[in-house]
Amino acid sequence: MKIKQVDAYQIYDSRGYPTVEVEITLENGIKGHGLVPSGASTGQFEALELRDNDKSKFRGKSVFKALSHVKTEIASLVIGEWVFDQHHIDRKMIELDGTENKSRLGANAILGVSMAVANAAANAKGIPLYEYLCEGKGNLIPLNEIQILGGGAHADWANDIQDFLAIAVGAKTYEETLEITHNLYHATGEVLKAKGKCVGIADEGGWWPDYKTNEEPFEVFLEAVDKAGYVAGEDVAISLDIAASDLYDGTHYNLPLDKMSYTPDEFYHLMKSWCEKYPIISIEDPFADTDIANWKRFKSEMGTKVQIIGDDLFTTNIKRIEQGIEQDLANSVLIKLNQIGSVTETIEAIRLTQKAGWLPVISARSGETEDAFIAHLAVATNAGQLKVGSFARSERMVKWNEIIRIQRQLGEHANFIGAGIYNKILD
Ligand code: 2PG
Ligand code: MG
Repeated sequence: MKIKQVDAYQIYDSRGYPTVEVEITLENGIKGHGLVPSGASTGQFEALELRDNDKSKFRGKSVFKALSHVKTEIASLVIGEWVFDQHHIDRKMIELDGTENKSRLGANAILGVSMAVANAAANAKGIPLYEYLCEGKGNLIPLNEIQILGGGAHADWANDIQDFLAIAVGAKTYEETLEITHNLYHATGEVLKAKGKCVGIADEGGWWPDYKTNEEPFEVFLEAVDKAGYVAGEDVAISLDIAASDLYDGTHYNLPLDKMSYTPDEFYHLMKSWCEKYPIISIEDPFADTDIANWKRFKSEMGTKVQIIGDDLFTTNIKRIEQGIEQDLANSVLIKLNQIGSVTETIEAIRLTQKAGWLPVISARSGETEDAFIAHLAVATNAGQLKVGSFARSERMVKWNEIIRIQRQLGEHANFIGAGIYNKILD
């Protein structure tokens, strides 16, 4: 069960941008693959995605340098290693890179290998990935957070708020969450079309609307919930990703759609008023990753009423999560494999979050592949929540569908507690 070969080649993500795929082959011929996703609204503290930045190749987006690092330095490091030594292999790659943010070899190079090693190991044991990761202790079917309306960097700033998501808080089963989301997603499309406000679909499959104000999406969402035959707040609640680092210029939060510029204090009150006015169960990055005072204040005033998720604030980085726990900045952490760049560190970040009594939300990126690794990761770690973008496009559906398969495989051991997960943090 030793690693015999490491290969890497360029594939293309859901935006058609080049990305890394790694293929690991074991001595017995068994293989494992690692397909690396890519963000658009990336946080400044993320591990570095190495791109060639050569305008003559794929408009600067090719990843040939990262591929070459996999095939040379990383391959000679990991060939001969025992495939089940994930921790050891990841640590060796981190050491070989030698930088804080994996900028020498590229987080996309290291993560591709790390994911391929995990997949090869599961294949070698002949068990599904969720069962291999975390020694088969995972059985919690995640509650899904599904994007209905896109915005921000994912829809060319059609509106200033990046993600308008639905959480089927009333669902008793995973299937029911999908049914509610299906009905709501299509009802929203009909509401938008009837108003002449639908432009198309955004990067993650949510509707790409044409709005005049940032409160319009709330009205559309609530109208669609009604049209779909549900009660807002009971059957389905709103979840927002403000991605506020993209709105903050160092002194003000700018919402061009509303022709408004807010001081941090004013923006604090806007975020709070939205949470009080609308049935919002979860809010991600309500403030910029540098606006620590607002995070602290929001947690102390709103921390038992809404899930407060740090994405750009923490970037799945253990040190940043530790600091956030110490300073009590949030009650939830968005977990993205490629923000930190290895499977081992990602699982450590999840464990640290859970140990603090906070909730991890396993998340895809806006640039995704046809891979379902994160569905397995969510179940393996009993994270309880999964955010994958919308209920359309196969790079999204592959993750939602994989949970259906995992649940079937788990059979009577599968556990779905739905919105019960929030009992850990909310009143
Ligand atoms: C986010 C993600 C997914 P991106 O901000 O949470 O919505 O977007 O991958 O572009 O960072
Ligand atoms: Mg985010």
